[in-house]
Amino acid sequence: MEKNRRSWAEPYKIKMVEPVHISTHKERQKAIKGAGYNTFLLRSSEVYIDLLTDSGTSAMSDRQWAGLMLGDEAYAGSNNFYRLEDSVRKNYGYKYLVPTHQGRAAEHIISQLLIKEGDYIPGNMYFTTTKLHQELAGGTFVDVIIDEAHDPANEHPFKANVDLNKLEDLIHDKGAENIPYVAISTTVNMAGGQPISLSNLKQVRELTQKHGIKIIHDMTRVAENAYFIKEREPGYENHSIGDIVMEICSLTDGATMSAKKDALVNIGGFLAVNDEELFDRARNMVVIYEGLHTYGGMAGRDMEALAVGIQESVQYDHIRARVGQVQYLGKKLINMNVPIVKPVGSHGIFLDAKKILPHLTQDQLPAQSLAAAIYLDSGVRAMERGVVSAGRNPETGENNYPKLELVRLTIPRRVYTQAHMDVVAESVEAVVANAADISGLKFVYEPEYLRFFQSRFEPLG
Ligand code: P71
Repeated sequence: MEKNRRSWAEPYKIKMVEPVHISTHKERQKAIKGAGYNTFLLRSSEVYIDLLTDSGTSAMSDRQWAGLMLGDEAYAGSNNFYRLEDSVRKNYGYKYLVPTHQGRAAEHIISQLLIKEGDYIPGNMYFTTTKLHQELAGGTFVDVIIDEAHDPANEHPFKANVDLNKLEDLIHDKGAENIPYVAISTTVNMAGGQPISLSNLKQVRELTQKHGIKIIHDMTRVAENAYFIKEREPGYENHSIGDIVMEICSLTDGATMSAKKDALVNIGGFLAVNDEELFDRARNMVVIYEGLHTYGGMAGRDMEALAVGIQESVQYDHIRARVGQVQYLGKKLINMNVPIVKPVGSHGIFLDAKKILPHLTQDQLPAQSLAAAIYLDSGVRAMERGVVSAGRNPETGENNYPKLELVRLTIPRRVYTQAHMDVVAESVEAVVANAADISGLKFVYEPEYLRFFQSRFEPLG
């Protein structure tokens, strides 16, 4: 194909720049100690290259910024709501839209509406906020992802696929009446930004339909998932990203969206469903927690930027460059023999902290320690995705010990250059070379919910 003859490059040029501070080692030593060795507690002014998250950190286009000026801040029935509703229908196919301030608010609403005490919610791996909302609604999350997803070295092209035997066994054991829906995420964040294939999703659809079980789609990074389908799934090479996205959505009953990722806005999200009765209940509930059903916690201008961002997110040249940049960093690290989750995912690189720090037990918090060490080396901010993120078992109070103990270098969209990626790779290489000197951390403060955000730590002697 004509398009693929050349390397990817950004399909945009830069109109405005935001200076960043390149700190000294001494400044960083003070900063990381002050932050209790938790990168979430650093100030952004203390960070050089911020790879904490790709959430809400994207650069908007000139068309999105122009959209802000079209903000119709009417309390009810804002023009921007109708444009957003139209954009969701045209690009994703869902019939009814309930805007929310971000993804977890949509998770809250759908969990409260569909889950009853004692229910089970199977899903292709957990996500922190999603699982917590399921638990707060009285449910128990059950991981039905294929085993390959838990092995960082396994190069399965669709590591987010559901293990149909695991799902079938669960339906058999617990009864379909106790499973309100299957939670399907595109892509799977905690597995390393890995995609699900359309053929697997179709099989999940067939099995769940037989038992009258819904599929609720976490579509936070659906365009990135669609890109991998186009690249890897036989029969889809000539389909557009937009068509693949539509097909994914058509196999599900509703979706929660954190628009802060794929959809290229700094704030926003929604719940979208096809069932009118469920929609009525959801838009009644949104007024309790978020705001009126035609803004749900978003300003009119933010809804406009989102309506535009959705259209941009499914453009081939955009998504190819976005995923291409992540692949570039991944390949560089692989060439440096740094152990990372393979295949390289779509939104970031996940360093295998267990492999890099084999001298630490999981109780010594290897991923947390590695993230702190990378910051100290270069001012690059990463995020722990291991035992600290996995929290405690709500019944026993014991730590959950996930198989994956990872540090995520998450790439914001349209923000950093290839030269920034080079600096990140050099820093990670240097830290990995001296990994034996990293001594591990212990908790000195731990909050009750989503502990990774606010916990504080101290080095172990
Ligand atoms: C990310 C985030 C933001 C985050 C959330 C919790 C802990 C650390 C960082 C948010 C997601 C997500 C998926 C698949 C739902 C949400 C919640 N990701 N599903 O990766 O990745 O959305 O943040 O808009 O509420 O850094 P929300």
